[in-house]
Amino acid sequence: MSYQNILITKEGPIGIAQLNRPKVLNALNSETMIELVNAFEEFDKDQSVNVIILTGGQNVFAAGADLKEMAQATPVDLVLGRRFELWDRIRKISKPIIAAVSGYCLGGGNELAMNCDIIIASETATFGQPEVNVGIMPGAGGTQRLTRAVGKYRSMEMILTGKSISAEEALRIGLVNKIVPVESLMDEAKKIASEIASKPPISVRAAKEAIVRAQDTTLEVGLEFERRAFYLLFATEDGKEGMKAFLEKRKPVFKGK
Ligand code: DAK
Repeated sequence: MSYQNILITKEGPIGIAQLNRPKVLNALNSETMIELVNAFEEFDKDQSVNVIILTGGQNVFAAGADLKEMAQATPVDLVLGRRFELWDRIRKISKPIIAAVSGYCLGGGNELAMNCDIIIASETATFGQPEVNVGIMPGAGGTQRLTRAVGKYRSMEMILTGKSISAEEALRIGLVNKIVPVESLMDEAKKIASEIASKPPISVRAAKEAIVRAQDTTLEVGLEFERRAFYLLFATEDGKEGMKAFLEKRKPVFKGK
């Protein structure tokens, strides 16, 4: 598939998608979102890919939804445009997605990063939900995911003032996993991706699914879901191999089966 607004590369088991509209700070127009979701789904189907990295490059992650496109939109356009479905499709990607964030990560950009599973920030990254500044509010999960990530009070402050926070502050409140120098951002993301990619993919997939569930269900339902996923792993060859290798004091050889 060919893409106009994103760059796609593959490095071994890592699929990398880079937002590529630098002139408009990677503003997320519909075309970009469609391409991104298609690329994610391609990676999800590709058996040679185990982990996905999403980045915008060193200068900017994304400055939000494309305001040029949104300025004229009516509620009917939003309903008929089915843009929310694209975001739901990202939620259904079964492989882990690591966001490598540098520069502005605002509005829909921050919502996109929060749709990922791990967020690595560069020292220059700034995070914010500035939608109130332009007379709207977060609409792609910001009020829900930010609140789950950092709690009610910090979420209220960020969303109601529209002010951005530094990478340092984002780390302190639990919005990102770690901060690295700009020039090491992709290396660090790839290091974590490679580590995850070396694990049995069915375990990783099941664990991701269970953690995502933890965010949107009750403890009881989540525990039940975890238990069933856990049972399933006892039917995998990798599950048997992993435990056997431990007992035989050798390195496991996982086959993804
Ligand atoms: N949309 C379109 N163009 C943008 C943009 C954006 N969000 N952000 C920046 N640009 C463009 C600028 O217009 C400018 O283009 P030219 O004028 O050169 O043609 C170029 O990028 C460079 O921007 P600046 O000249 O403004 O650069 P500065 O360094 O001075 O300022 C800034 C950087 C990030 C502080 C500033 O650009 C800024 O405030 N940008 C807007 C940030 C913002 O308000 N973002 C939130 C947008 S609302 C939905 C899903 C998601 C959403 C909604 C619905 N559905 C599923 C339906 C999300 C909504 C949002 O994100």
